Amino acid sequence: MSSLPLKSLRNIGIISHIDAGKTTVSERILFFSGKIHRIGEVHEGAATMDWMVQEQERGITITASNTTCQWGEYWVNLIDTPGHIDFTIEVERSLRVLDGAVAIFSGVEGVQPQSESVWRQADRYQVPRICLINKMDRVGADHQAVLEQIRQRLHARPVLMQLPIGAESTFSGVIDLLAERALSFPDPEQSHFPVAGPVPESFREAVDSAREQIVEAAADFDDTILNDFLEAKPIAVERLHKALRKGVVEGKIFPVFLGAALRNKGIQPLLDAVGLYLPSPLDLPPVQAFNPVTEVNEELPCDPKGPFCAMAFKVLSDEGRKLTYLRIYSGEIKVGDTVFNAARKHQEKIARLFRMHSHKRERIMEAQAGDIITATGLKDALTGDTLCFSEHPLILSGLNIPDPVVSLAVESRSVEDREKLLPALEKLQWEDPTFRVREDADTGQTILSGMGELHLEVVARRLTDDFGIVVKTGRPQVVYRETIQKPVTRHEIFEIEAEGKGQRGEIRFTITPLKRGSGVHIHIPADEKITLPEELRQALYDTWERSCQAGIRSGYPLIDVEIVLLEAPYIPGITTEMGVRAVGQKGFSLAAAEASPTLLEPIMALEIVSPGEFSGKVLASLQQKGGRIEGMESRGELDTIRAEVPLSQMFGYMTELRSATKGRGTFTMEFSHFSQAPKEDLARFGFPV
Ligand SMILES: Nc1nc2c(ncn2[C@@H]2O[C@H](COP(=O)(O)OP(=O)(O)OP(=O)(O)O)[C@@H](O)[C@H]2O)c(=O)[nH]1
Ligand SMILES: [Mg+2]
Repeated sequence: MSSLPLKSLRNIGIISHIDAGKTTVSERILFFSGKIHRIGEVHEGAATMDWMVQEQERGITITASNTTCQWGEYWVNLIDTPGHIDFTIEVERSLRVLDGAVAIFSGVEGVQPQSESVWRQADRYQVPRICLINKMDRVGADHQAVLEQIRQRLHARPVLMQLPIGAESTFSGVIDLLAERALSFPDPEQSHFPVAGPVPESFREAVDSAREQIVEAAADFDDTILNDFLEAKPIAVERLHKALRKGVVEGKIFPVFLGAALRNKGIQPLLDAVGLYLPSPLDLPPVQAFNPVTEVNEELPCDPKGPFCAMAFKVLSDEGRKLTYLRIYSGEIKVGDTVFNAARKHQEKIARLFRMHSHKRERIMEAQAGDIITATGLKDALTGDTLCFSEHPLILSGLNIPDPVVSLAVESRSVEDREKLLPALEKLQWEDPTFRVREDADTGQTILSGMGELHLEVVARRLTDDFGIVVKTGRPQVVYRETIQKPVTRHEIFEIEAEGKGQRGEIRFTITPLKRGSGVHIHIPADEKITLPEELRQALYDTWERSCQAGIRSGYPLIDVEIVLLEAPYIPGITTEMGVRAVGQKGFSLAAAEASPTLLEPIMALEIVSPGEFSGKVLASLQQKGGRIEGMESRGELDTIRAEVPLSQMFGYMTELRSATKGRGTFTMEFSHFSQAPKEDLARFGFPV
């Protein structure tokens, strides 16, 4: 099918902490919707959506993959995302283009650190969500505790839609509170449909009180329900659906369902809920796109007849060619159309269009607003770029791309491989904007940088798996940052005579430290003291941007600074671009050197779960690393320890934690902030100590 019916289309993602069961749920969705005929398990390396060799070997999702399936009257474009923080860009790009999401929590572990991270990402893009508390079959599963954590940690309002029948190993089904029926889930070999029966008498009271809470939540979005509720009149289930749907689409409530995906329980009601509560592309407010010609923001409703506008949210290198994932917001495209990349001012031709099923493709001839598809033929478009038609240029806001904190030197083993290495790395960079490559000017080594040890390990392995290149890798290193500690104002003139032509530039500017996390701000205001024409202003901006990237002493980028141009006279025929670039660069180096430069190191937020008996050992080792313990909570026999620790101390921590806890401790870690680096590091890079 080429174009999907818009009203019944659901573009959804599955998001959660590592291991909560996203891929296991996705596999069941594909199975029960008839898209696949056999269930493949993650731990057997057989799940459809984990198609990459390394995903199958490691039993984790690395790259988000998508597929389309049909559930009753609904069409679902589904993206299964990874939970590990090193692959956070995959969640980011998915949430940027999705209309709704299913957030999964483990019934045992509850709201974990990455659950919080992905929840915040979804908040940022205002993605409506429903929730699944999974693993209800496991010992210690407690949905009430998870609901409380959703309230406390995510500051969200969950609405419990089901009650569990049985617990842990006897978990056998759920009570559907709205329809007031008991659902059990037969072995899928026998039947794909839940079996409905009456609510057992023992549940009566619990059902009445839980159902009342749903009605109260619905009443917040429909006054007539509130009135009928107060007058104790019966309220049709359809009216409740409609009101809840409104609350979900507005992002105010989050219906919660229960299941055990591995045991094939709870999936069909979840799919029903995707259709009932999550929005179609038509239900969402129009997207905003900037028209660079009129310089006006335009509102684009999801309309196939509107101007063509799509976001390239993912690029995959497939046998050396680019496969570009597109979310179409407005208009339509056909095979052979020429599209315009408004930011890069570049025309490109769509060679082919596909609908994806994990990494398999189905050719289609056209696609329209609301859909998620892939295209070949686009050579230049990168993640976050907007495609449109040249007669109506449009630019959508891009996505948040976190900066790398870990680097790794790589070297090819053979001479032939050396030639293949850089082109292969370039292809991997198309795919992943959080992965960077540079040559070290001093050693000539190729340095990869990325989000974490696992991220770079995966990239290095892909060089072998996808490109047949064997590399030797160095030890992972911290990617530091530089900053300054005091403001400096400088007046700088540059004048030379080169090849018979004079080159001149003159500027006065200040460079000021900003508070941590501010980034780099360069201001070139328009006032009477700055008479540079536009192209020279741009040249100066570029020069400063690059200077910040290159840093002052250590080669690491300079951050948390503001550079403001105060004066820049323009003398026609005398001030030149080369002069402006030279004065910008020289002025920057001198001012930055005077501004008391220093080095910052990344600090990581750590959450460790350890059996209580080993917690003392774990805490002692964290303290030895210069970590700051933020808190500790006990639940059952497990302790959860939260701490902040410099990344430089964390390489190889997995092995250390395993040996300290007899293999029973686990941890997650994510970047928290940059902080002053210790004296040894300052000295190593030649900063004053
Ligand atoms: N007992 C039990 N185990 C489950 C359930 N769902 C998933 N699992 C297991 O939990 C492990 C992780 O499941 P995945 O589906 O890979 O989790 P994920 O969220 O996709 O993980 P990442 O992609 O790595 O973030 C696998 O071994 C599953 O078999 C469940 O309902 N009950
Ligand atoms: Mg997965």
